[in-house]
Amino acid sequence: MSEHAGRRVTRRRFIFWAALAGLISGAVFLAAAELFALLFARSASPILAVGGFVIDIVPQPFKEFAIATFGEYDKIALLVGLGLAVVIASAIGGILQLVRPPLGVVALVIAGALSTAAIVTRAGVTPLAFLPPVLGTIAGSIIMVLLVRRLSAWRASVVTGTPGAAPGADKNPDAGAGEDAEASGIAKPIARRQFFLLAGIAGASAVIVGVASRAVSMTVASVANIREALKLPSPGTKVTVPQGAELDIPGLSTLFTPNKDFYRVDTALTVPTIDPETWRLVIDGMVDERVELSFQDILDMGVDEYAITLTCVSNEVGGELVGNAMWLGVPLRDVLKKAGVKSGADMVLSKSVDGYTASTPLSALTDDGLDAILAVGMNGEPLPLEHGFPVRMVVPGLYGYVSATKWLTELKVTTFEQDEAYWTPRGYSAEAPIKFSSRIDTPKLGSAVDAGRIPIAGVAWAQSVGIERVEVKIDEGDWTAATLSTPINEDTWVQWFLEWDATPGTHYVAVRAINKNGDLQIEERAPIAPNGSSGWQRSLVRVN
Ligand SMILES: Nc1nc2c(c(=O)[nH]1)N[C@H]1C(S)=C(S)[C@@H](COP(=O)(O)O)O[C@H]1N2
Ligand SMILES: [Mo]
Repeated sequence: MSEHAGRRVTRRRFIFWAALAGLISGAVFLAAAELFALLFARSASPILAVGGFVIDIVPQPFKEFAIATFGEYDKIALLVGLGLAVVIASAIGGILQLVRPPLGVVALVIAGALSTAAIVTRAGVTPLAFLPPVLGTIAGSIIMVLLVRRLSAWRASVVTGTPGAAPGADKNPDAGAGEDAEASGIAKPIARRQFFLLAGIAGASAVIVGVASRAVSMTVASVANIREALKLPSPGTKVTVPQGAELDIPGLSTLFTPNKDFYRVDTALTVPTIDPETWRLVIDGMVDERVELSFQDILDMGVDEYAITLTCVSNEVGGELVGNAMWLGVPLRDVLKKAGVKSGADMVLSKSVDGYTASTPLSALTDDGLDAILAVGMNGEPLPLEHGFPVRMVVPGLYGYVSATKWLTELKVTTFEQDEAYWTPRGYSAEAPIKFSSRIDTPKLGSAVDAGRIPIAGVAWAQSVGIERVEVKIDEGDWTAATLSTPINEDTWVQWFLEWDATPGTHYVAVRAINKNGDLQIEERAPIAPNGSSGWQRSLVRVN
């Protein structure tokens, strides 16, 4: 082989590897974008957004041609076409980066900017939708720079025998021609290995992460559609919301917390997606008979409405981790009856599909006077995916972490001695009744208001007991009884308000509640661990 021919072969081979480097960078770009789309903004998949964009801009005759040619496969044909375009473009990008750096990265950034534009201009995007394509572009660019740098080092070592030799070195006329001439050096194998190592890791990760992220996104979308189409039966008995249950005061929490505003607390990194068709609830442990129930079995029991206020143990005094909802569900005591609870049991360990567990005292679930339920609906719709779709527990009077298991899959009847729930070895009590409390919603903490007659208003809750009285104290004045809204029941919060003649200056407003047992809300401050915060809220208000 002539020196010239050898050099040409070598060059052609490096062009090929540069194209591969480009392909891998493109794959990393798409995979990273898919992963971040899954985490931050489901609708922000670059390929799908660009596909949608193409559909939108393609002229009608071309669309008709596509439908005539590909029939019902026109969308697939479009995606395949797009995929081919991505393959060709990223191969060219890799080659550009090798022969005219940094043109490859420039091309990739342009492609990233275009797909970002396609994403953020689509209807119904979330504010974070720009993140996936931008982060994808960054990841793809980094991989392209690193891969092509290693490739250059390898090429340089082939020509000069030194890894990472100066770019001009391959023009050295004394250098060997082609790879064979340098087979004795060790620089070349190292440079080559480094290139293939990174190419292998990046390529394989891109494929795994990309395919897995897209697959999860698609299941989420399909379960979201199933939920959307689901029609829950109407309740057998409805909750009557009495006249005067809801006060009309600006800044005061609404009586029912809309689902989109309802606080969310869980350990799930991604929201579990469960098809109600395949969902099963297993009741086992200390029972007469292990029972398995389908979603339809639950509905067939006949669902009723329950108004219950949920509270998180992590709610600080004055905090937002509390919300009220109208649940649709069935009593847990009836569900447990189907399996038959054996004597000696004192706890039910509820399990979620994601492995989360909660320990609830058996009596809280079986007492006739308590409405502990399996919920399938929340505020007039199926449970939102984040709130436990298709079935969760709701138990009045107990903090969520010991009772309100979402994405429920098993009820194990057991004892506190035998079993331990998720939070128990993590610094929280095995049993945790809600410490009843009261909160000031308006005026907002640290806010400024105009002098004059204004309402001080908020909410107070003492689930399963009920609120008897709420008292407000301004500066060093006396505790004054606030006016309460008409309670729906003992399991929901009540609203309260007090008219106040606000005078200019700074004032302290404090609140405390008394429950229907006549107990005064705990004054002493306690942190959230191990069993919930306590203390009276006292906030500073500036009056102008
Ligand atoms: N599967 C599962 N269920 C869970 C949790 C969890 O981490 N995983 N957190 C619990 C806690 S601590 C609370 S306060 C409530 C919150 O319910 P929400 O997110 O619907 O408001 O869910 C409970 N159920
Ligand atoms: Mo919680």
